[in-house]
Amino acid sequence: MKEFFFERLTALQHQHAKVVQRINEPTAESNGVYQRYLNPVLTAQHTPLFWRYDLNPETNPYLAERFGINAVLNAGAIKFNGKYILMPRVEGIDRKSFFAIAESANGIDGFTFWDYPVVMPETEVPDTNVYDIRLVQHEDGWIYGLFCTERKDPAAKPGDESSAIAQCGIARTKNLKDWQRLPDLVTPSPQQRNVVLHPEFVNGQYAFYTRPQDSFIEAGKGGGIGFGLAASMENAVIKEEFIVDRKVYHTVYELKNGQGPAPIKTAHGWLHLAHGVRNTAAGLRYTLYMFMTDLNDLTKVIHKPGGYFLAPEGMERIGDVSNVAFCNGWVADADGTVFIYYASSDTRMHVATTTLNKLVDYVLHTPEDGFTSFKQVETLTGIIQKNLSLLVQAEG
Ligand code: M1P
Repeated sequence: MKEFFFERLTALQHQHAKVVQRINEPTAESNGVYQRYLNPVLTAQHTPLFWRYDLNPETNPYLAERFGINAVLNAGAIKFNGKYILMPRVEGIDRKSFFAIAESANGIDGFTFWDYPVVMPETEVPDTNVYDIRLVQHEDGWIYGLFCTERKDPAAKPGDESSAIAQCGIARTKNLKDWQRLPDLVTPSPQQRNVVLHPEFVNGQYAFYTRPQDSFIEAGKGGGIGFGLAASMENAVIKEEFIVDRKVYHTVYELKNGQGPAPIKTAHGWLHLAHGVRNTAAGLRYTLYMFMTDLNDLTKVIHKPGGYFLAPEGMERIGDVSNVAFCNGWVADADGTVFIYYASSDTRMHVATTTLNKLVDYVLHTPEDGFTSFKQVETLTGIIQKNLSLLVQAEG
């Protein structure tokens, strides 16, 4: 029996090492804005074997999995001590999720989980589930993690075991290991998800991107990416939310939208990556889109390309919640390289690489959404006319 155990253990270790050590290669094609890679950077198979198995042959003679991991998705990201750090939502087969840290030397492969998951302290009202953390190095010196905390709706009728309240949990750390939990964010909205801290003070206050919503799933009459200020993080209260980027009929953000990671500062403005959700006969479709806000007025959108920036492709389209691209983490290196970490279909994590220059070029020069088919044809005609006159000049 022991022979069987150790043979199986060797096979599992071999398979795990193959997944973690797999070199990632760029895909053959690129749209000129960013480069996708062939393999996901983090999956359930990346989680350590010593999380999933009891490795004692006496107590687990069949070497059976004892703690199943369903998915690794929606990771916050940060560069810390020279390493690319991902802090994903690790979802167990029991549906609850927790945070864990994985690091890589180059940001595109070799992501390895730290031995222990993150112990996220609770508030007085325990979270049932925590997920989708945004990591931000704030100019006050702390690294903040803002995440969704989900609890059963206390007003749910007897028998209703699915109504929930989502709010923004807040924690901070200096080393990504020891986390100090702060009270949840208070806003005028009954529910919040996709709340992100702006990295700089604004008028001496902490600035937040919010996503007011009427119910757990539906943004409802609210929605849009909001913005609000709070005087402190120890007791963060936003009294007023301004909508920066609204939902719009017949766009990729018609149903709801949400800020992705914290925006990146450029000479032209703050670069934002967000997700937009539209309805289809096959269910909701989540894609990523970009916009830029004014350096002096964070509530003012100054550039916004039409349509999506990145949509799930190929195998990315399939998973626990299919047809979803979601991003809550990116890293901008000092040399201008940007690593965009996105999850596909609520199942696994990928990377796309680009540069700040390319992203700024994309946001500044991609045509805006005209919101009608007529305007769309007008835009396309303009592009064709310019290109054809260039071709005629080249021929002549
Ligand atoms: O299933 C897709 C996403 O749905 C939610 O995002 P949003 O609040 O914008 O609809 C979240 O549960 C997110 O984790 C998930 O990826």
